[in-house]
Amino acid sequence: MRVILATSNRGKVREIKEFWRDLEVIPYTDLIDAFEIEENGLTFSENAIIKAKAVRKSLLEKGFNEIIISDDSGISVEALSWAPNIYSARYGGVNASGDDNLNKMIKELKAKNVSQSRAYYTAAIAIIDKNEKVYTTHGWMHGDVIDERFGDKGFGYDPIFIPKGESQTLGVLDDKIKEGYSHRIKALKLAKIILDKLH
Ligand code: ITT
Repeated sequence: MRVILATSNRGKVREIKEFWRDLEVIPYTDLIDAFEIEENGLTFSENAIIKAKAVRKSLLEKGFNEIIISDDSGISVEALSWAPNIYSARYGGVNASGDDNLNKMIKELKAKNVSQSRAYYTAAIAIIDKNEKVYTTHGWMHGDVIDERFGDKGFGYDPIFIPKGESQTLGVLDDKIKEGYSHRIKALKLAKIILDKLH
């Protein structure tokens, strides 16, 4: 089965391809040019659906009727009143890089004199099948963020995130260990049950 990923985040593409090795997983940018999608939903699932629909529409215009998968995700930090949540990609400003977002979070934690705070990642996966039917699944990963970065594995906020039960950040821990806790992998496992039914 072939599925098209409605994301231009290379970290997400890498993790999804690695986990779904038995599927043909193609980022939409392999078929058409990348374009901006306004994520104006109020929840992760709304934004995941917005991205999947936008990519499906553009692909259909080019003659591709494909199964589309999108991921909307983010981190929520207790010491920051559970921000940035759905605004995680824009935390460091419009067009912020993963590093800008991470640095902004460290700065905010230090400004509050917080060296460690409870936090969790959320992922919403949207699937749109070839008949336009929409499905969503979710997954969460709990742990702590700290005000110092360690390692450069993973992506985004991973160098400051310590999963519950571990003593090192996801920047240091192996990709396989992240897989065992990952919000995205939990949501992808549920999404696979749906994909298997579409087959
Ligand atoms: P697309 O919309 O093209 O998929 P994006 O990076 O803009 O890419 P989101 O809007 O879903 O994606 O924003 C997700 C943000 O949360 C982004 O800043 C990521 O760095 C962060 N994030 C999500 N999952 C993560 C993970 O597993 N590890 C580290 N950071 C993560």
